[in-house]
Amino acid sequence: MHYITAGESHGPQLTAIVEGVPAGLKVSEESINSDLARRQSGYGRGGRQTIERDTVEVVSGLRFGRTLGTPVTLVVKNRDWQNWTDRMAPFGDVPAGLVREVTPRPGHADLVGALKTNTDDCRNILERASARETAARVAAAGIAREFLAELGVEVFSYVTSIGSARFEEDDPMVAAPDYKPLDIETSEVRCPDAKATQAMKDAIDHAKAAGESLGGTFRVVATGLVPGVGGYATAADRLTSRLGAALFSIPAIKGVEFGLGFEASRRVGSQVHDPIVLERGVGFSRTSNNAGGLEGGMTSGMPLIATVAMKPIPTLMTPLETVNLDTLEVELASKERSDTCAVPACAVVAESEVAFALANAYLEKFGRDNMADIKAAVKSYKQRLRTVSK
Ligand code: EPS
Repeated sequence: MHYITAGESHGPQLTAIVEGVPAGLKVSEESINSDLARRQSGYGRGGRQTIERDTVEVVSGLRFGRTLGTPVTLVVKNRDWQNWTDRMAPFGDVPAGLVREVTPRPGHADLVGALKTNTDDCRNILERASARETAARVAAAGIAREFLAELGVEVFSYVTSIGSARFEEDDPMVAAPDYKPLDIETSEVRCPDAKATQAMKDAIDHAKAAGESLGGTFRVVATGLVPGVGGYATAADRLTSRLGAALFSIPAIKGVEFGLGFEASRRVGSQVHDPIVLERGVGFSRTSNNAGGLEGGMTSGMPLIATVAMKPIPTLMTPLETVNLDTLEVELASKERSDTCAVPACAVVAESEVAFALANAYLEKFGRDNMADIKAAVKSYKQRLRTVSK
């Protein structure tokens, strides 16, 4: 199940095509729209989100709410397009007086993209490099999420820090996080702790007042996984690398850890690896989850726990110095309207990427054609693992 997206941030629409979708999968418009709304929200978002009301339109691959096994095309319209029809027109001459973007923002794709594509207008780059594109990913991932949900797999996320404001939680590698979804989603920063939420909001307020932006960290958790999804035999099979690549494909992601992550490198082996136990009639399990649900490039059957770090958004209201591409003189970087902090939104995008990577690995293991056969294969596999005995 793979997706491709198309569309510029201020073009008419974002489009996603998902191919490799099994037939007979129930898809709910409401759940996709709810994920799109979650991606738009979060304390510290900018003016764009007051313009957009992201909702999905499905124009292929579904009939009466079920997939046909054909490519699914999903569209999210950009309401802001109405304000950009002249500057983003697909045809026609360059309008007189068009303001080109010639002061690339440090940390954004502006400069390197302009050099690479030989343009003197960074707008040609930033229109696509903008994280607006992630709305299409979230819409597309609705298919992967519904697929996983039918197989008992849920993916959620929560924010663990914004700037230096942290959520000091109990070690999720000892007891799996089981926060109430409502506590996460009603927090304006998608953090289940009220005190930490306030500290994070304060940090965002301070950053905004200073013309700064802020990054942060969040966890993505997947529960209900069976062991043995992914593979150890080839580099391409390894789910750890596939999940890592999926998460690093999100703009502004600078770090990904699974389970203990970097902390594992500081401990001795016996303090890292998770003892194996067998519960008769249930199957194999672990007494801890320092591996974060991945062993040997495969799911272990424990919850998948990824911790992800996002850098601050490069658009600054107190901009850094850059070089003007016309004059080649030092100048301050451009100030596009932007977010102070998009960490809560990014966590929703990360759920989407994790859902795609997991859905693909499930499809490889359990078949691809239709949901009835896939569900039967998962059921029989679970039965085999439950009844393991001498
Ligand atoms: C975004 C839409 C964009 C930005 C942001 C994410 O809207 P606009 O550029 O019209 O203000 O708010 O883009 C970036 C973070 C970026 O670096 O370009 C969205 O819908 O997520």
